[in-house]
Amino acid sequence: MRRSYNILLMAMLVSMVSCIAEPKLSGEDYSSPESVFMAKVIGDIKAEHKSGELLVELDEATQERIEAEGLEVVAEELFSNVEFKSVEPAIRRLPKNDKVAKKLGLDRWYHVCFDNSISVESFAKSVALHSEVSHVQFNAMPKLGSDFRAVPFTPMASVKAEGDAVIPYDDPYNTYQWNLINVGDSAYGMSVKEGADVGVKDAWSLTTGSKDVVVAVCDAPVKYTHADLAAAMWVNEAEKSGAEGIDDDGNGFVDDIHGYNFINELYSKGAINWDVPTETGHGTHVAGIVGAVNGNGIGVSSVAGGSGNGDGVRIMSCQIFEGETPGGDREVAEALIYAADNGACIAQCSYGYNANVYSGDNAYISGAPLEYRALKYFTDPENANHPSLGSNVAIYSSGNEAASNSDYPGALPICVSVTAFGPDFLPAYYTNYGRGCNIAAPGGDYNVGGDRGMILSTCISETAADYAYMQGTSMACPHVSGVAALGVSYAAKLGKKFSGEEFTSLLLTSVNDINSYITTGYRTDIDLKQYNKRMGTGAIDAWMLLMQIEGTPSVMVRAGKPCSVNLDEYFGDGAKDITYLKVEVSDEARSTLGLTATPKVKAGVMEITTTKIGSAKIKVSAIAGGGQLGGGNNMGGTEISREISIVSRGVASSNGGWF
Ligand SMILES: [Ca+2]
Ligand SMILES: [Ca+2]
Ligand SMILES: [Ca+2]
Ligand SMILES: [Ca+2]
Repeated sequence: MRRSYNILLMAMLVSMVSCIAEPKLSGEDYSSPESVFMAKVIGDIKAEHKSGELLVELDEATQERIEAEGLEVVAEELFSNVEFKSVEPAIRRLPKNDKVAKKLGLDRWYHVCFDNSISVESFAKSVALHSEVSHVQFNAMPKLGSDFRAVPFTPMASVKAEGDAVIPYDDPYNTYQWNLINVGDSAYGMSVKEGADVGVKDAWSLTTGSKDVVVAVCDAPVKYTHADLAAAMWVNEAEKSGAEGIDDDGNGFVDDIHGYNFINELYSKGAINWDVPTETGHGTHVAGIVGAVNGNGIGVSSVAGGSGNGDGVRIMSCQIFEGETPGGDREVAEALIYAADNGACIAQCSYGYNANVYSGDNAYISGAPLEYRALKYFTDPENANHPSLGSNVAIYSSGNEAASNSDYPGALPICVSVTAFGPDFLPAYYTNYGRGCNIAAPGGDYNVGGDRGMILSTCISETAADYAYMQGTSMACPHVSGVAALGVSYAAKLGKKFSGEEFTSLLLTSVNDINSYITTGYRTDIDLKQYNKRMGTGAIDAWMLLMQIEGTPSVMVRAGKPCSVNLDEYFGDGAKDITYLKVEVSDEARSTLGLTATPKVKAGVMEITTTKIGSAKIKVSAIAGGGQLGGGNNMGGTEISREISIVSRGVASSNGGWF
């Protein structure tokens, strides 16, 4: 039998650094083969996994031997009792990734292939017998986070054009995109709520994305030739102008012009492939929500698709599903590492392990050890890819099992997990919620308004025009990734930098109240009270994130109701010596908020009444240090001013602001 080895490893010379501590296995007992197996096989045997292959972790001493003597020698000796076909490092060893990979122990994991006729369990038992083997892991397979296949889209002549009026681009299907700007058109269902969207309407006046923000779509393939995506794709220029079959940029991947296909590399040769009968277009749909080109007169607009001048975010396709075939732990890990090594600062991940597969963080870390380490790799500050972000951010769908906890990996503290709401601002009937879930976004809901209650985006040949409806936390997740991309773009515009933790905190606190809708809403298909205060921090709002990045405080007010804002909260509590001079409101802000009068200030309290749902900044001026300005013979104060963001919504929020 011919066995293959990755010779790249032998060419590497690397110094050993200390490895992270492994999760300790309780009750290790090597008294019988069965107990050795149980102690070392750390994957859940019930989890779906690949056949004919295993992931094996070797101890540090054996790894040192491999570095010195070569993989072939050590592997032949180590696995002499099993009929294996090939052994290679589970993660390809590259100069770029070596330091962090070693820190995380990724270098000691190997991918062992054997004949499909041998059961994975029996092979694992034989391998586990060796003392050099620390752990044996099945190559576990995740699922995509979408509820249904794509639903064909047919443009209708009769729909209202309200959406057109507010989405400032000429893309013809804007009318169907309540998820971007929801004007409360009842065509989306009688219970539709104005403002139940991602909050880009006013945010787009500040940023619409940036070419240097790369979002890795770890998913099914992105159809990079799609008319509405081609100009939004990340391009590896060296490969684009290079030679076919050659790794022109030397990044370890051949012909990776727009990303890479990590599935079945031997067969696919890494070519992103959507030409599979069972392909649904999931990855293409997700990509279109983040960054389909705005203002190109084609199809849809997207959260971070630019201003119509080719300046939207860039999409990198990291293919980890091919039709119905998912990649395993290993392929997913390689995709995340590739994304980190090749410039992505956001990993957009609408996949996961169903809510019942892993009971807690340690169970997940044991069951998907490579993916976990790859997520640590992606989010390691050493691998940060954008100057405004101290570490990359990974965003996941929470899952569609209507379970009261998030799927993994989203449930991990290092990942953002996204729940889904429909055009009525209520939880989508399928969404997971509760433990491990972090934030809510539009994911669509067929039960509210049928097809149109779902999310319209780019797809693969579902219709003449390559657009389709889908719903799922898979669709909610890219809304948060798109908003995060807007946030990074805006931070860069302002010359600001945030650590990954700071940025995630800003992201997760840039939310509208969703619970007021849950407690007052009506649904027959779901038990609404189960979701109260369990959809994450609230509904993502792009404007509020940009305000937080600016450092401008937001005040939540309810449209149509007079609100009192205590200005001392924003100017300090030395009220006696602060004299408020005026409130300035631009014509644009006046129109956005529907202000009928300029807000008045009395005794430190600003009275404001908005009549529209929208967000805008106003400017308040005051004298700090007395009732008049200093100068001449006067002793007086200094004129100061502050901008305050007024966020006018359909319900009053219980968080932020003061009423
Ligand atoms: Ca390459
Ligand atoms: Ca090439
Ligand atoms: Ca478009
Ligand atoms: Ca989480």
